Order: sequence, then structure tokens, then C-alpha cells
Amino acid sequence: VSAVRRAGRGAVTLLVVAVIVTAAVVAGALFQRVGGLSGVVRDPGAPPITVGGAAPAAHQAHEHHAGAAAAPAEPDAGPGQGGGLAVASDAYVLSPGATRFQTGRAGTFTFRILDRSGRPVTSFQREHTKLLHLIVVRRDLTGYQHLHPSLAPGGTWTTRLTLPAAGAYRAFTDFVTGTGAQTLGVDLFAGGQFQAATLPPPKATADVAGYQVALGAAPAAAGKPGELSFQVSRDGWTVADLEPYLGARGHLVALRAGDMAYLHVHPEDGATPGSSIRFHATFPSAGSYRLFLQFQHAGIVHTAAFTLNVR
Ligand SMILES: [Cu+2]
Repeated sequence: VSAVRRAGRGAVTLLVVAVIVTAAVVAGALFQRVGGLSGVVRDPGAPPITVGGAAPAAHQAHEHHAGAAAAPAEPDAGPGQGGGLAVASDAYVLSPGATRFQTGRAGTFTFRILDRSGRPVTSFQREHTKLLHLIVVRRDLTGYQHLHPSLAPGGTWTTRLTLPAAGAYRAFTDFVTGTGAQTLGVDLFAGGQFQAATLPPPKATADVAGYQVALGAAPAAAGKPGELSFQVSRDGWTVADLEPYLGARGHLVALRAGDMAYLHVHPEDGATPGSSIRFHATFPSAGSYRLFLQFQHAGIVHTAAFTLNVR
């Protein structure tokens, strides 16, 4: 009888231990999950976020994701990243209309920027003389377009758009609100036979419409802020009378090869004397970048493209 009783007591003890262990495992998993979702879990030793050239407000908005052990870093969150890699940020969602276009035919591209509660944003701050810049580039880094859609009172942006050849394109919306600079991106598609261009090798000069554009200084290494300078000439003569374009001597967009990370590049004071066009840029990682420089002369805007390898 006593042996049976002892065996019974043993089984009860085992059951109690099993219940306690199960409860602990479930509680642990729940805590991790809640922590990961709300971004509470934070590694105090995590390095500060430095996204190449983005506004400080954008850094802060993303900072609580840094080192979140239970959740993978957001595309736009860590060092070595750039903008435009996602359709949404902490604050906004890019909501496009139709994203399929007839190849080579003019179509209409519409989109809205929604806030966290799903309401269209209607208040934007002017940057480079415009409320929003739309950059469209095919995923092989060809076919650069820089457009300025118009904003309807309800928050819908509209522009005419032609995707000239078949392929997948990235459309970047570059804008500033009260919370800082934002770049959100979405894919657009043009059907048909697609031939991917190979990235041209780095060259110090680019020819466009009879102009020769020379790339002068460039940041030597990733993560270090530096100057990018360009000189425009024609038939061996420096073009000294470049016209202001978007409030500066030129406009520059840099995209990383491989993922099309979008860099915020800031023009240097347009009042600097001389004929060179200067920018400040920080390349977020080593790799190849495609630079699209736009300048205006004799009333026409030209785009010169460069490949730059950053170590
Ligand atoms: Cu623009």
C-alpha cells in the first residue's frame, strides 16, 4: 500500500513540475513577442544610427528599433542602409494607384502619403523649391526620371509618367514633413521583353548633349561625410554660366547598386563662386553607386550619370 502511495505522490510531483516548466516557457515566449512588437527590448550597447545624410528627425524616429533582439531590423533602420527601400516608415505609408504601365505609352501615376491613422497627408514642406520630388529609375539603374507631381487638396499626387522600356522600376517619393525628411519607394512595372543593362564601369567624365561633365572630388570611404564636385565643360571650355536648378547649381541623386538605396545628397551653398557644382554626401556602405547629376544650361536640364565605387 505504501509503495503505491509513494508512486502516486511521485506522479503528482512530476505533474506539478511539468506545469511550472510549461508556464515559464509560455510566459518567456509571450514576453519576447510583446517586447519585439513594441520595440521595448533594446540593447543599450547598440551603436547610434547613422543613415547617410538623412535628417536627424528621421534618425530619432527609427532609433528605437536599434538592437531590438527579438525583431529583425527594419530595412531603413540600421547603419549601412539608405532611404527608399520600403513603402512605409514609422510615420507614413506610400499608397500608390495603378503600378502597371503600358511600355512606352504615357500614363498617369497617382499616389498618396498616408499617416499612421490612414489619413492622406496634405501638408508638406518645400525642399529644393518643391513640395515633393518623384524619382523613377529602372532596377538596372537606367532611365532616370525626376518629376514633380501636383498635389490635389485631398492629398492625391498626380503626374504623367512614361516607362520607356520593359522592366521593373523603382519610384521614390522624397519629401519633408514636420517629422523630418522621408523617402518611401514602390515598384512600378512595364511589360515586355526585358534586357538588364550592366552597370557601366567607373569613369571620371560623362558626356551628355554635347557637354562633358567631370567628376572631381568624391568621398573616399563609406561612412565618412565628404564632398562630391562636378565640372561642366563644352568643347574644352568650362561652362561658367550654369543656371540655378531647384534653387541650387545642380541636383544629385545617388542610388546604391544591388538594392537601390536612395541617398540624401545636399547641395553646397549655391552662392559659392566658380563653375563647379558641389554636394555633401555620406555613402552608407562600401559598394557601387550610380550618381545622377542634373544641371541646367541655356534653359535646358541635362542629366549626367556616373558610376562610383566606394570602399
Ligand atoms: Cu525634384
